[in-house]
Amino acid sequence: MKIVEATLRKVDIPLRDPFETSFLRMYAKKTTILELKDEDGTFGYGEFSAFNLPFYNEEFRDGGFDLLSELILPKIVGREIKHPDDMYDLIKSIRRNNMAKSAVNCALWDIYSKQQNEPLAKALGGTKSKVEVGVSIGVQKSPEQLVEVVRGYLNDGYKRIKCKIKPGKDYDYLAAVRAEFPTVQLMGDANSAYRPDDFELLKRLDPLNLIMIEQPLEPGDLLYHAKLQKQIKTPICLDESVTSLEDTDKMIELGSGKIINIKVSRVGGLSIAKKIQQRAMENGIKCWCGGMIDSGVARAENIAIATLPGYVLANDIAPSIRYYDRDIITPMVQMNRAFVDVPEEAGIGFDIDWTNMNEFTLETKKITADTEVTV
Ligand code: OSB
Ligand code: MG
Repeated sequence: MKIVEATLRKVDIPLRDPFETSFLRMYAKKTTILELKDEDGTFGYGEFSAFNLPFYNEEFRDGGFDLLSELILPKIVGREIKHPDDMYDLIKSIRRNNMAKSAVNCALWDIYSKQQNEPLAKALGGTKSKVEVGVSIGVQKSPEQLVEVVRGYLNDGYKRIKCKIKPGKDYDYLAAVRAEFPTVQLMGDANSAYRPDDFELLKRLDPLNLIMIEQPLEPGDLLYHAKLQKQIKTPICLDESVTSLEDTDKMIELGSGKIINIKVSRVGGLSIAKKIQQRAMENGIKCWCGGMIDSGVARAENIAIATLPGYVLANDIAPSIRYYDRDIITPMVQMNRAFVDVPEEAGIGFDIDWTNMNEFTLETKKITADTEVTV
């Protein structure tokens, strides 16, 4: 592949309902879409999934947009890249910023698989024709309200229910759902809202038979996650804490959890997600694919990676309509019982809906081989 042009678009996609995590309430997915064009005219798409503010991790939209346009993309455009895995060498001087790197890696995989005339899932080594999905539910006003929201999603066909929790909105909320739905696959996601002082509180969740608790402690705290896992029976799933293959190895060695929510963006792209699920599988760690309230572009890439054999649990890849009335891909992602079908077309397998994309775009920037690296 030789990329001749890159286009970045800041895109605000309105959410049907606000989504509340332990750190913020969101009304729109304020995202960034990257388009790469190869010298043969093939287009590939990737998404820079960071939010507009650095709450989930250190990345945020304006920072990543500048980093991509001023530093990363000028090092990619105009270079011969044989395989998407090879791009990391070209930008190895840039620390972390995995979500920015992931946008480039995903767009390269899209082009690469289109050139091989294969669905992205197949190019990645995937083996499934459909992937299981669950729903992630934001913090609600009361336990009773959460129970009604859960009932609605169960009626829609979801089988795995994830509820956002935070101190003060945890045990009562999950216990109310468990009392109403005794056998549903239920889990809580804390987005790092607890501290080692809160162990007693987290131990109280054990009798609720949660399938896992996601990221209870701070991202860097693999040590206390290991201590906590020894004291609770609920499996710990790491999200924010695992940003690389090296983190995966440390988690395994320390015993910091039993499950990984692999977000393609958080780990720096499909190439790295693929390695992490392999390493996890070899070590008895179960994986599933997480989401960032992604637009259809990242959602399509999530569907593809979740076809790999290490992804053995329901994924946060709900259909487009769970989030948006209008997505920027066509067709929108659809649910088929508790699954999403894997497209059979080459590449990500969806087309851009240019009407919606153009309407939702706030700003566009093009990078060509003549664009100078200014820093
Ligand atoms: O931790 O998984 C998370 C949404 C925003 C920020 C962090 C997270 C989430 C989700 C939503 O849980 C997952 C989805 O895209 O459905
Ligand atoms: Mg999470």
